[in-house]
Amino acid sequence: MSLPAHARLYGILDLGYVSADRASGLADRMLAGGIDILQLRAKESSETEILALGRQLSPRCRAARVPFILNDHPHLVPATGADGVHIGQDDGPIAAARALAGPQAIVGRSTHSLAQARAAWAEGADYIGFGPLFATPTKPEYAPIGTADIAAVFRESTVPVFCIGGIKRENLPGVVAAGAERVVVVSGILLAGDVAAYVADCKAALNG
Ligand code: TZP
Ligand code: MG
Repeated sequence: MSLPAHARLYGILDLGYVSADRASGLADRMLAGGIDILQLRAKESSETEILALGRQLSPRCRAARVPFILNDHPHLVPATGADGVHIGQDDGPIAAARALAGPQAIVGRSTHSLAQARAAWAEGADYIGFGPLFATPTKPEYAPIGTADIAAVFRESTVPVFCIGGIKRENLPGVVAAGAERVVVVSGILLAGDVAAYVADCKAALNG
């Protein structure tokens, strides 16, 4: 499945917040709320665990016609049935990830500055993450980059841009006002009391 042009809200099932046994249930709530893309991010898990979880999640996403992305592990994309892979600045060339993930796979890249964003789309990334906009416990080692470059990155980019980092339902209107058309929300969604309603509210803020 390719990245739908209408995709605006990207959710990440980060096992730093959610135990593996809750992942499928939470994915179902995110899909029910209308999440547009779903990623599995399991930094501490073994490949065996990621394979098992990926195989649970990919048919759910497929049924909802939502792309399912693995964080890291491009070689596990075919075996999990994922639609693509997300890699960071230190994870090697886009082409190398694509060679492992398969010719149809979506390959996304994290970027932390306008210069890195320009390099990623020039290199052939199918989409980019751009952030962290704000300080976030989900990625504590990264300095926030703020909102000043959002308008420029959305204006210039040749691929979809997803702003990320510290974005919540509460501050989403401000992020949209700064020029963001697409965002990733991680802890806000995963820690919500009503995950489906939270996702639906974020979608409304992005589409409104
Ligand atoms: N990359 C940049 S910030 C971030 C990642 C994975 C974490 C975003 O998480 P949250 O909880 O939405 O701030
Ligand atoms: Mg990585």
